Amino acid sequence: MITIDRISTEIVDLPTIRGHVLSMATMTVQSVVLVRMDFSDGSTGLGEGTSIGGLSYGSESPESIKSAIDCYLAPVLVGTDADNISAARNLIAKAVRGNPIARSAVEIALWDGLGKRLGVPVAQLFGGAVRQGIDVAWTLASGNSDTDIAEAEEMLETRRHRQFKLKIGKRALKDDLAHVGRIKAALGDRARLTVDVNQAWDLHTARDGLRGLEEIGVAMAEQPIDLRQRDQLKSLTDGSAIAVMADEALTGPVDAMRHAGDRAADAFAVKVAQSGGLANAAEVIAIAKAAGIGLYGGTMLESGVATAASLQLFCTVEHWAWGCELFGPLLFTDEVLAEPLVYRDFQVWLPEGPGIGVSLDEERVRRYRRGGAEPVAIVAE
Ligand code: MUC
Ligand code: MG
Repeated sequence: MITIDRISTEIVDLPTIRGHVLSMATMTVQSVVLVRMDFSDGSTGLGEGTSIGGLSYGSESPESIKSAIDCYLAPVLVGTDADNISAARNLIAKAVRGNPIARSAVEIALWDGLGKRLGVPVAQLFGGAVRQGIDVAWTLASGNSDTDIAEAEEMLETRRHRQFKLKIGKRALKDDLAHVGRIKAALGDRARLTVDVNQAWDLHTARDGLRGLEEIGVAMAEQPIDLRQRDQLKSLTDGSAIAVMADEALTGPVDAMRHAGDRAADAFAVKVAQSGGLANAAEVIAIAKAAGIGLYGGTMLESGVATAASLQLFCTVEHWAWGCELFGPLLFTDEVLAEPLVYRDFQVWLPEGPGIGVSLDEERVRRYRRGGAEPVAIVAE
């Protein structure tokens, strides 16, 4: 039996290329938790768990992700069968409730290790890739309309993105609508525009907001209201001409089932991390497909590691009604992968090779590692 010998974690703080303004936080740095697994046959696995804006986006922070892994996940997994991910998922589920991002980070490393040992991409372990690339959106979130327009023009010119998500909800509704209207007027039909409110509106504002966005020609609005208000989200979905997407409300298959059951949203942002791992995300996708809910490949603004892992799963699915937003690595001033992911012809491309298909540039990881310290390791006795 091949066992898990060692699990180590580290936080890597990557500066962003500009301030990324969300309704709840402005990011100038993204803190990525990297997980490395060493197995008894000498093989290795790589994982990542990343949240947004400290504890302002969700209930996990970089520090909590790291400590959940170091203190509760690594001790139960070290010494167990590396090839039995079903058994590992059971151990993970018993050891840690909630904390989907921490659970996902560890699970990604297990899939990466298994794929590498078998010499196949993780996509193969989920049935096989049916596509090599997915249309990839970019988020315009500089906080300034002119900067956003210039950014969008450059993306169109270089054929990198033709779908843009605008982060709104921080300002008064009329100011947000003016901002969105200016960008739509500049880009016309050359790009598809969506917005992400990140829960900032109450129901009343959301009704007005969706009507205003429809008049402007926005295609879809993501998580307009509080993640807990499923019935209100449903009333918006029923009453809106533009598509409504659930994001923060989805933390795995149970949430997906509930939102699908009463058709609370037209579309799901499927996030591997928020779902609690690749296998859970596959279940979220299955639920959306069964319920006729449109798919969008979401991100937690992750580095190339979790982005590659997401791509491995997403490329096993034929139809992504809303494309994906796996642009995380492009938001940072530096790359942590030895071989960056390819963004070309408005798509992000599935990397080749076994496992998740990527490896780290160790020198760069060391440069951005928090505290400059060596990774914390839990080792088999
Ligand atoms: C979110 O809520 O979707 C994804 C892209 C982006 O700009 O922010 C994230 C989080
Ligand atoms: Mg969102």
